[in-house]
Amino acid sequence: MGELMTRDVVDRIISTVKNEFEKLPKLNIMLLGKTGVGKSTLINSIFGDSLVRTGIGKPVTSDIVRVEKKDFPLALYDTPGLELKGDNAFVSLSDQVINVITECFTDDIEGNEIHCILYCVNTASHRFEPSEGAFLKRIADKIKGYNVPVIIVLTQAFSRKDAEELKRVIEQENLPVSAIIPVLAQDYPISDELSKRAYGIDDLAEIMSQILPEAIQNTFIALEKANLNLKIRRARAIVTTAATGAAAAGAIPLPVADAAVLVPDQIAMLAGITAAFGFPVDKGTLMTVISGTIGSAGATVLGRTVVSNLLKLIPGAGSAAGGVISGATAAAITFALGEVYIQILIQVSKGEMNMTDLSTDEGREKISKMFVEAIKLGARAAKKNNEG
Ligand SMILES: Nc1nc2c(ncn2[C@@H]2O[C@H](COP(=O)(O)OP(=O)(O)OP(=O)(O)O)[C@@H](O)[C@H]2O)c(=O)[nH]1
Ligand SMILES: [Mg+2]
Repeated sequence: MGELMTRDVVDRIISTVKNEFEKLPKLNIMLLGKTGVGKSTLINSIFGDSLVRTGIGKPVTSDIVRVEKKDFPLALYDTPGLELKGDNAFVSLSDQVINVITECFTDDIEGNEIHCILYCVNTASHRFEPSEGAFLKRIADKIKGYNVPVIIVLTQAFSRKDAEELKRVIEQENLPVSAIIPVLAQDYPISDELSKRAYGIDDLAEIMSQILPEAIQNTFIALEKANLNLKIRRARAIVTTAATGAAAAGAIPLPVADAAVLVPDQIAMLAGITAAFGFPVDKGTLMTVISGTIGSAGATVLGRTVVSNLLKLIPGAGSAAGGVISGATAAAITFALGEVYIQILIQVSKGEMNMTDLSTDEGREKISKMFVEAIKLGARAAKKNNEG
């Protein structure tokens, strides 16, 4: 029976996550820079390697191609194979960029707007030409009204020293850009045994998440694969909101021993966290993770842990009379549920925990301990909220 109920919860979470994904507005990014600087490599390392390889490109202007993939809320305006030699090439490209951006802001089709421009410069070239600065200034001047942030990405920055130097040179030009970020998107082999480890993609993702409009941040956080902290932060914000809501909603039924008693707000919370982690909405995997978190087969870890520890962990929880618990207790339990789920997703994302670990006795024991700790934390937070 418990098994079935867990499955029912998983089904509800999956359909909620699917809905969330379908609701996500499309993120539109423009990618500029000379051929071979590493634009495709950069995008692959931010969003996973499938987009550039499997996406379908449609020419928008002579040099700009829009790449999209089915059921993936990202449109990439790419400029592949551009030699960009001399001033004329830059003027021609800037005209195209200005046209495309102006059109997407004025065509009345909602969600077409370009959200940010990544301008890539190869660090190893040691050069930032005057025509590149003029190009960025011209674009910025013509699209001022649309507030499209520009980030200069110093690609293939195997030498941090070179990157810092190039960054200083570009900074002196006082360009209208939000940031200049050195990145090595992929490990760079130095010899047979040695390679320079990739770096900087997480910083780039952090900056992007800060400059993107609020409405598009959930999309970016769900899609990006470069910075786990962004996902964790978003997921914790979802948990805080849900716990506050649970406290405000007041009494909820005591989760006696079954996942089936998860209230809709808790299901929505788990779905929101799943979406932030961009977890593959693969039923088998999700089933394992969720049953690992809330338990299965009629004896949920959450239920048992809560019941056996409630009085010890949450002073005043003795008022759980008549199968109903107080708002503060509900908040602590909701907090613990979300926090443990986040911790499991973190460990799975980092490869520190795998699917089989979740269903062993040892795994269950570990999760049970995580719940105890999380409930204590949640109770403390709820108490603080009450006092403050
Ligand atoms: N090791 C390493 N190689 C890189 C990196 N970035 C780019 N490369 C290599 O540089 C070459 C060109 O990279 P791409 O990402 O295809 O460059 P692009 O800007 O998309 O080129 P076009 O699409 O032709 O305009 C490839 O062989 C990449 O493997 C990096 O961060 N590390
Ligand atoms: Mg490319």
